[in-house]
Amino acid sequence: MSVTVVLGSQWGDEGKGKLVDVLAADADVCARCAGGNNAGHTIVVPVGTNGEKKTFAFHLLPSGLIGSGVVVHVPSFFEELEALEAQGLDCTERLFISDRAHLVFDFHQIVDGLKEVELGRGSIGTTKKGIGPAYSGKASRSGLRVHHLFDPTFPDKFRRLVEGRFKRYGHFEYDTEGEIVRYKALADRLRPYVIDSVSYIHGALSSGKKVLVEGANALMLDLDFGTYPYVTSSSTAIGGVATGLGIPPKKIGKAIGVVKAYTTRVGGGPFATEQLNDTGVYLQEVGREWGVTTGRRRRCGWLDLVVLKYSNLINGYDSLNLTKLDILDGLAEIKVGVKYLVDGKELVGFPADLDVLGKVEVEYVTLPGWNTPITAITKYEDLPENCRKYIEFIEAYIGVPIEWIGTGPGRDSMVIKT
Ligand code: 2SA
Ligand code: GDP
Ligand code: MG
Repeated sequence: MSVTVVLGSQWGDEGKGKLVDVLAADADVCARCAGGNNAGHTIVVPVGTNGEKKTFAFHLLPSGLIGSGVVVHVPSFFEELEALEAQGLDCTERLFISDRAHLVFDFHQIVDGLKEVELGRGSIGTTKKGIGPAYSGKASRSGLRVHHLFDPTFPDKFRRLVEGRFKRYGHFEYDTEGEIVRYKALADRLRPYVIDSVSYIHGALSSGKKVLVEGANALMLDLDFGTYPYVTSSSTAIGGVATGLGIPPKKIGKAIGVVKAYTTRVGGGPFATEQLNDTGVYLQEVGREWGVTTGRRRRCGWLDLVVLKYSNLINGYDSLNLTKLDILDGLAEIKVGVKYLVDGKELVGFPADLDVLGKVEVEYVTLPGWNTPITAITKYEDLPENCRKYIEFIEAYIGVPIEWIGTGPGRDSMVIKT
């Protein structure tokens, strides 16, 4: 089957971008199905032969196809494109946007900020990229899509939308007429990228092309199955592939879960294995855990296999990519969360109710560390024994093979386990 899907299995930033970069060499079409420029991926690529490396930061890009389920902030799209072009990456004629994708405007971003202020101490900790307000507009059937940019009624529809936000949030500073003028020019620039993505992707599939779908964010941030309301506003689980690209589920041949060897989360919300201690600081510093989009520090903790098991139930991974294992190199002991207990009783499944989640006591298994740098190792058998034991413990617990092991940020730091 010709569709391969890469999905985040935890709270995001597992290193999906790196795996997609590795797999893209063998794909004809790379597609994104959900989210917007809230996502962030860092890719480190060797250049030349003297060990020099180049780092690229992506937000909405690098997919070949931005699918219907994605929300697009057009000015950011061009900014990102220009930044990549300045780094020598030419995306001309290989980047397309679905005409059905919804638009994110600056007023959505302003409203995102206002909503967070309204929530006060209970704020979600969003990226303030307007993601929630844009998806709300889509669900309430008042949103504007990419094809509307080319419609003569766009200015009226846009004015009506902004008026609605003024009614709800009071009058905030916003140059509605200036935006209409700006979007007329942006529409002309965008036109060459806009396609009917359904025809495009099905044309590719029927001619035997390989499609690689790059998940954004992760299962625990999914609107339905994540730690609601501390989630993003899109379907980041496997269902989002079908709804965001118009691909029947039976066309998905392989689902790969990307799992960080420990856990991180950005923004508010429950995090049972969080370590607000020296271990947390170690993971944050050694793992360089800060956001690609907003620069925020990521909260850190031990690997949570209860989360991973739940994530696998929903996404049905065929194999896993364990990433950032090298970050654990310097630890004498490594803990792994294996059970959630409430009042001494094990919970079945992952709780929907955040009050229950708040009461959870995590049962850990402690495994010995390996105290050896692993980044230069290229063969599975050459990894230290305790390192292999850590990998095999996760595999056995989840019942899914670990196919790739990330041992460093570079494209070449990836051990394949056969
Ligand atoms: P939003 O902006 O409405 O999607 O935020 C809702 C929640 O989803 C979380 N979220 C993320 N978590 C991790 N990484 C994300 N992307 C960037 C990155 C984050 C950054 O890759 O580094 O740069 O800060 C991302 N995007 C959304 C968010 O923290 C909220 O909890
Ligand atoms: P994504 O959102 O899932 O694509 O992940 P991000 O790019 O936001 O965050 C992952 C970070 O970890 C990036 O800075 C990557 O360069 C880095 N990274 C990915 N895999 C590895 C790995 O195996 N080891 C190390 N040390 N860094 C990695
Ligand atoms: Mg990221």
